[in-house]
Amino acid sequence: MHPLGEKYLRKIALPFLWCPGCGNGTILSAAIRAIDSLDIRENIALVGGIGCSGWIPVYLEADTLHVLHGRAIPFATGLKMSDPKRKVLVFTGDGDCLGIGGNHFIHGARRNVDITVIMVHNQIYGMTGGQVAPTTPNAGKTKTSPYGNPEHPFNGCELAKAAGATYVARWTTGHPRQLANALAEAISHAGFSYVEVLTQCPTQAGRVIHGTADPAKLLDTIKAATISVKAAAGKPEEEWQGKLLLGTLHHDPNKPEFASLYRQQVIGAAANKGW
Ligand SMILES: Cc1ncc(C[n+]2csc(CCOP(=O)(O)OP(=O)(O)O)c2C)c(N)n1
Ligand code: SF4
Ligand SMILES: [Mg+2]
Repeated sequence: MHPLGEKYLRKIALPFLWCPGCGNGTILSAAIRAIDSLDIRENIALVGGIGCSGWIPVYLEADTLHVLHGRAIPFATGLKMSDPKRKVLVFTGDGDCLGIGGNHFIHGARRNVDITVIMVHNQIYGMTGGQVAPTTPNAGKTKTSPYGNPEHPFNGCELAKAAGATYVARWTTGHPRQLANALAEAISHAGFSYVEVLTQCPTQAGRVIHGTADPAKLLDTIKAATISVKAAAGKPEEEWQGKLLLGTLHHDPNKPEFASLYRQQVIGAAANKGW
């Protein structure tokens, strides 16, 4: 086993429940690299939602919560409020975060609570058998949109930024080093950070939307639908319209953070009362 796997994997939970070729292992590995580079293992708490992606923290030997579908952000918020020195990381799927948990997502971002949300964008509800998700492309065929998805997908990064998130980045599982660096940056940022990861789900999204379960082909498809912010900056917008931007898309270090602001209020109120 790789030394980082030896150091960080929760051996008792192995083997992974994921299908062969699933991107969740790459995301776990990037998270481990980020945590190791910051040397914060003793100071983290991991929160997983429900879905294949919600299992990522189960495999990492650290303080972990595996919580109700769509409720990872409120659990993480409560944790941060009660233990503000912790670095709190949320692993959530596109259904978990933007579907059932959409309301919690926008309010977490609005409050600018200091948590890092890692949103696993696999275009589908993987764990439950391939239902349409809020990120399924328009016209994409799924088990619940057999004639093509009549809806339009959310752009999670635009939504996060508009709702008030202060660090927003997007990468793919085809960019493991950039992803690990973005996760380290997001964890170091004091505020609501959102890292979206475009990833392959060979078993559901692959077979039903893209007609292939080959992870390499799926990664090529994902990459072809993206462009880096740097590359886009040098081109007229018509040339890259419709593609998803990769890189750091937003960073505002100045907006006050919720947990520390709230704590200051409590201390101020207590002092006023002479407590
Ligand atoms: C309240 C509630 N509703 C529905 C479910 C069933 N359910 C479990 S996982 C899931 C979808 C997960 O999709 P996503 O969040 O995209 O995660 P993925 O499996 O794709 O990583 C659903 C609907 C549930 N567990 N709890
Ligand atoms: S169903 Fe998709 S997301 Fe879930 S483990 Fe299998 S490949 Fe991964
Ligand atoms: Mg999903």
